This record gives sequence, structure tokens and C-alpha cells, in this order.
Amino acid sequence: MQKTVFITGATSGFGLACARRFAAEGQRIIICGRRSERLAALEEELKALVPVLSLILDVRDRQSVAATIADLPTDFNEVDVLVNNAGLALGLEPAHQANLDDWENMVDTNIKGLLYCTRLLLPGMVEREKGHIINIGSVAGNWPYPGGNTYGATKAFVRQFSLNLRADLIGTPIRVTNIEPGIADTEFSVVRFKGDEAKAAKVYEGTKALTADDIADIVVWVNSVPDHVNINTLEVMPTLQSWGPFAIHRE
Ligand code: NDP
Ligand code: 8X3
Repeated sequence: MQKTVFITGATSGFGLACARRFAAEGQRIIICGRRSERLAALEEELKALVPVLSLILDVRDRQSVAATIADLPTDFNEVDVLVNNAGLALGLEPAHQANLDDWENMVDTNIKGLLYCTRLLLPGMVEREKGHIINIGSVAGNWPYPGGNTYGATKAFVRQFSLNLRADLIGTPIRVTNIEPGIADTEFSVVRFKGDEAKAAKVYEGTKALTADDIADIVVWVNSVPDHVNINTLEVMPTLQSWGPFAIHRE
């Protein structure tokens, strides 16, 4: 049966690839993001395949998220799958030099935006006894690295919130999954370095990083397993990524 899939941050990277993958599966798609031209282009591309609704939405804006979800048209208002993907890292400075506005922006997007979408769509899922929340966490929520400070902490929040949702939803058929990717070549680093394309390109230089399609395949797969199977957490890195040693400062 056709599912309705609500994807935040569908204008780029993982979200865009998820929209294409779910559409290829024949699902009904709701695509959200702030960049209206990209949304319009994606809607145009996908509507040849499946019903598509594009919503200009800033997930940081609680009132706007609430109004948008309350006003979903009848054909799209029974959301089966929420992909909480919208998110960003800003800066890589150590904590004592980092920009406090950047920290606030990451908290507002990666934590509060995810909370708004979840809290507003979850009651319908519970009522209809059908639903899957797929959060996009990060390896940065599990492993510290210099400059990861607030970004990593927001993703640690996503991890624990995902697990706590599972605890609350016991006895319902609602599934919750947290996918935790490692380095992936999307617009993530261009955003992190505030439009500095050369600096962003260096992050992926000489590597074979994950692609947006790699993650979209995983998102579609975790949803495709039988309803009695819940993938709680899935951490994924490119084969060429691993961990560093403990840092020891020596005089
Ligand atoms: P991109 O920068 O390519 O895509 C980010 C998406 O999030 C865009 O569609 C953007 O849309 C959207 N977004 C950002 N802020 C908001 C907002 N306030 N309201 C609505 N949408 C917003 O990066 P990725 O695809 O890589 O990132 C997707 C998710 O994956 C993020 O949560 C990121 O933290 C996570 N991640 C990324 C990894 C990587 O290495 N790339 C690894 C692990 C996790 P728009 O600007 O149009 O609003
Ligand atoms: C993105 C991966 O390692 O750049 O979440 O933080 S990392």
C-alpha cells in the first residue's frame, strides 16, 4: 500500500536522495525545506511518478511547523513515515572560540525542529496505529572530535531522544530508527564553512565518502523491513573512516 512520507530538508543531500528513492518506490511524498526554487524543481521532477506536496518550511519556526502540519491537505494528512533529516553543522572552532549564534542555530534546527515535527506528527501515527519515525543522527553524536562541540551534542540528543521514543511507544506499532552516518559528501561542509567551497572540498579530498544515495538506500531499507522489526540504531561509516587515538597533550 502507498505510504505518505514526510521528509524535512529535502532540497539537498540525504533528504533530496530520500525523496527520490521513496518516490521510485511509489510512495506519496511531502518535501520540506527553506529554498523554494529547489523545492519547486523537485516537485516538478517527482510529480511525474507519484503525488508530491512541497512545503516551504523552516523547522526552527514552531508556529509555522504547527500551522503547516495542521493544514496538510486531506490527501497528505495521514503521514506514515517522518524522516527528520533537516539539520546542519556550523563552524569547527574550539568551544572557547565558537560563535554562540551558530550554537543556537544548531540547537534550534537539529534538536528543536526535530522535536516540533515529531511531536506534531506522532499523535496521528499512534491514533492510526501506523507509523515510522526515522531520525538522522550522526557518528558525531557517539564520538567526540575537536570542533564537534555543539553539533555532536545535538546529535547525541537525537540518539537518546530516539531511544526514549521507543520506550514511550511500547505497546504501539510505531517504529523509531536513528541512522548515524559518518562522513558523507553532500552540501553539509559548504554549510559548515559558510559557503567556502574550497574549504568544504578539502574535507572530501582523496576520500571515497558516503553518498546521499548510500544513506537514502538505508533509510528506505529500514522502513521496508517487516512491521514487527524495528531497527533501533544504525551507525554507518565509509570503509575508509575509522577512529583516532586518544589525544595526549605533552609539554
Ligand atoms: P545538506 O546541507 O546537503 O542538506 C541539509 C538539508 O537540511 C537541506 O535540505 C536544508 O534545506 C535542510 N535544512 C537546514 N536547515 C533547515 C531549516 N531550518 N528548516 C528546514 N530545513 C533545513 O546536508 P546533509 O544532507 O548532509 O544533511 C542532512 C542531515 O544529515 C543533517 O541532519 C546532518 O546533520 C546529517 N548528517 C550529515 C552527514 C554528512 O557528513 N553529510 C553525516 C551525518 C549526519 P534548506 O537549506 O533549503 O532549508
Ligand atoms: C556529520 C559527520 O563527522 O562531520 O555528522 O560530524 S561529521
